[in-house]
Amino acid sequence: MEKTLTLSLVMLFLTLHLGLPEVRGRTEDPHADVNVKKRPPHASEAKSGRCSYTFIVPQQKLKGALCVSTAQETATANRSEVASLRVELARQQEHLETLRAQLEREGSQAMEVRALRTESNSLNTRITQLYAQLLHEVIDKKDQVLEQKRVESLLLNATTQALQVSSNFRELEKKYGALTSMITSQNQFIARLEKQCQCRNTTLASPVTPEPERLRSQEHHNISSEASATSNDVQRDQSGPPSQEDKLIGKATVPTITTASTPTDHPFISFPITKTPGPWRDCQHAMDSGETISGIYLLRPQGANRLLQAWCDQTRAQGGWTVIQRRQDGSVNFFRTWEQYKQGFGNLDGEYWLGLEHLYWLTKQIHYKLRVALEDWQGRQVYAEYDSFYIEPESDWYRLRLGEYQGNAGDSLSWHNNKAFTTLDRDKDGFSGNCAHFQKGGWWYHMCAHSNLNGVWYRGGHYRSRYQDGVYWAEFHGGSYSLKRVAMMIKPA
Ligand SMILES: [Ca+2]
Repeated sequence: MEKTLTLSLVMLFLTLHLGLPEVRGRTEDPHADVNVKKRPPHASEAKSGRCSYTFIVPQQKLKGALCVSTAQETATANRSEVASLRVELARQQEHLETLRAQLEREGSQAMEVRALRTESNSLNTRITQLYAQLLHEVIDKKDQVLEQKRVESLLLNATTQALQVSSNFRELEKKYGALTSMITSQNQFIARLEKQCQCRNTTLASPVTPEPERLRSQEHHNISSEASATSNDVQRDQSGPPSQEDKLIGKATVPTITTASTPTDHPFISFPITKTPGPWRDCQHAMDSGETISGIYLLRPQGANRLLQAWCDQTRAQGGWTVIQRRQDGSVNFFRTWEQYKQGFGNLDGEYWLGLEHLYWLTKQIHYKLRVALEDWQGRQVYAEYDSFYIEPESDWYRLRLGEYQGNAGDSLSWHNNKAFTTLDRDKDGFSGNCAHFQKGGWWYHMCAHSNLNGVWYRGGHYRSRYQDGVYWAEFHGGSYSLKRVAMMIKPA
């Protein structure tokens, strides 16, 4: 548009300067609607032969009509006007350019604003989401705090209980310590009395010789009776009155002592005292040598530099059985220390334990089998036999090695196979505590026992006790039935 306008002005200028007689009022641009009107000439103009034109141009942005005077002054004025117009045009163009640049700037700014607005919207959405999330988390946290408080309270309760249990445990431990020390002092007292008894017997009897004549019976001194009674009180079943049988008890010695005991007439095993040569390797050896009467025999296991005495059962199951343990009346306390289980204790003609060390040397000689004879309170007798039996040395805690079972009592010992021996003062069992404390006797405890022939001898069979501590064989009447008579014996297989 501006170009067209410029062109028109230039043409006008040229026309004026070149003195063209006429300018046709049409331009190339149809939009440039320029009307040129011919004015009738003046009389003076007609005289001088000159003509004048008035151009009327459409109103442009530039205000005012463009008048062209044919006069020289007018032409000069027009030129200056054109010049000013040009300046104005340039200014307008410049302004236009500025505006355009501004527009462009503003356009980009508008774009930026739009982008920012979009971003702001998305940020708002995100903030809303985050706020919702925060709210949720706050609620969760409140729940967690409540849960934590609950757990803390539980923990506090548990801690209080644990403290209480711990305090109870300490008290029990103290009581246990006191009881243990009492038992130890009692055992020491018993040992002292036994020693006094030995001295007394030695002075009363003729000098001891290693000959079999030592096996003759001797009357026991009051001290011996007293010692026995003391030891028996610890474990004797108090559930019933003492029988006549019990009153006869209390006149025996530990098996390794060279003095023999007065036999008592007993229905389970007859007690004749033998006067035999010896010592024998074991009861089978004595049997083979013609000693067919059951009684106390002097033995010396091969390879062992020690003499010992044992009860030989020469009648049961073809005879030749060396009795290593016997219970029959509760006259002997079996709740003993390691050393006592090692050396043996009790009365050879009554209840006794041969001693682990003797057992080790005996079973080391040749291949032995074990027979366990059991009798209940109704007089029913059963047995369990193991075709192989020996124990390891003390360095391996007299570990039990047992063969195959056969018999009619049921197998309640195989579970204890390969287990170390445990006593009150030496815990070698697989249980976290000491089985001997609960079962009140030494045994090859597992965790703890299917059989415990060294437990407490309870009268009458079924017994009431806090622990399963009777003389029991689980396969025969269960663990809460204390058997009347039991005996363990060995013989070469
Ligand atoms: Ca243990």
